[in-house]
Amino acid sequence: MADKKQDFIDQRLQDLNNDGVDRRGFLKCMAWAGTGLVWTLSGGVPVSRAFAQGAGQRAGKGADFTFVQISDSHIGFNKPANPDVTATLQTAINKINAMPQKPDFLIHTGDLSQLSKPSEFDTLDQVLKGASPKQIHFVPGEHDMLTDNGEQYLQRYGKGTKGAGWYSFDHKGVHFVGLVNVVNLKAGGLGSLGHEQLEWLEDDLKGRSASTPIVLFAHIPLWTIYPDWGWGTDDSEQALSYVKRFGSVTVLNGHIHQVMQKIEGKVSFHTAMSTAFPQPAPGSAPSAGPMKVPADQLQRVLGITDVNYLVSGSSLAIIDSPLDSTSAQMSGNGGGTDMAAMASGGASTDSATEVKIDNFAFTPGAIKVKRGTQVTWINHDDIPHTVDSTQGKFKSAALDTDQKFEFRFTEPGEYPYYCRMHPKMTGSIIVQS
Ligand SMILES: [Cu+2]
Repeated sequence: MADKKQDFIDQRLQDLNNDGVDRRGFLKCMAWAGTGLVWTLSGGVPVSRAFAQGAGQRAGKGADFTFVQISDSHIGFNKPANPDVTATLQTAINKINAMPQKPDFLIHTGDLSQLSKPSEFDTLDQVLKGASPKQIHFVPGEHDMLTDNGEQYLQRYGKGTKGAGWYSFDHKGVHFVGLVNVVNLKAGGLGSLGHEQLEWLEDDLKGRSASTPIVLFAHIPLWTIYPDWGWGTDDSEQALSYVKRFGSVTVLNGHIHQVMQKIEGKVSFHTAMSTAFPQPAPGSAPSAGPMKVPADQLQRVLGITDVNYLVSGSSLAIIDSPLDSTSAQMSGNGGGTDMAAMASGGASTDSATEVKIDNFAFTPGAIKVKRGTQVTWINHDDIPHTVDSTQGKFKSAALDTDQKFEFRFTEPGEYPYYCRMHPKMTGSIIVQS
């Protein structure tokens, strides 16, 4: 893990020094307040400012329009990392409403809910109804797909969209594309757009002039931030190949609950903070997941008042979020999900056995059991997980904290499985005769 962390740091230093940025670049400066980002489009040049940096005062001066991104509201989450996620979303909306120049619309980059419950979506709707911009564009997160493979999400937020909820629209000369990379995730893999959506995207962009500013937005980052934690999208390169010819491409994501930025050629990538709770910096903790910070600091890590600029010349580079510099301790015995766990799985003679779900890992990762054994999975994380057979032989509901799933194995064989929300989480049951 130490090596991977070093690789990550090296990559970021490289990114910071990367001078391959178009000097006539489009994003002149950036500011972030995790809760919401104000984007100002001026002559097709998107510039973002955070609420707290007087965005309202400056935004709009000579601007064509502004919009705001919010993300990862996780309505329904009530664990110690933030017992009142509805209140922090409300704070974000209040700030949006207080902006002197009204944004044309909001973009929500997914994880609206914690468990895809109708009551959670209802609460979200109630809070968003109070936002002064009446137009809100959504993409789903993996938490919005839990009970019905996203049907409810589509009914509520995906009217007129294609497939699992992807779509595009034009606003004052800028082409926006909402992409879905949280469905049909494969065991061991990352986020996925899938063939059908990629075909659609290629087609959607085909006839457009290279001078059209493009904004892509999706829940899981469309660049590889930290694959060990599933923070990337398997087929994002294919998608990005379709935007290469455009002069200005901005990619907005959520999912990782912290700010990361990177520029590659004419494409700039940005992730937003959550309105609900922070997550650790990549590699700085045994696993991803809600991070508890002292109550008086919660607002800070949600970024409402803390703003980071990094302007180097006319180019932008990744900026460190406050979470990056708090440097949580590296744990020596991280909850890796790799198959090293295979070796530790001994044969069990019990007719019942248990697999723990902790720190985004199944423990033990692989076990041998006798035919007829009932296996119970218990989720100890503050985030829901699932237990899905990769062969389609069993499939749990979303397991919230302390919830269980049981399955009795009556036929010998090997049964690999994974979490459909976090496909990097894999495990295996070997049933002996
Ligand atoms: Cu999971």
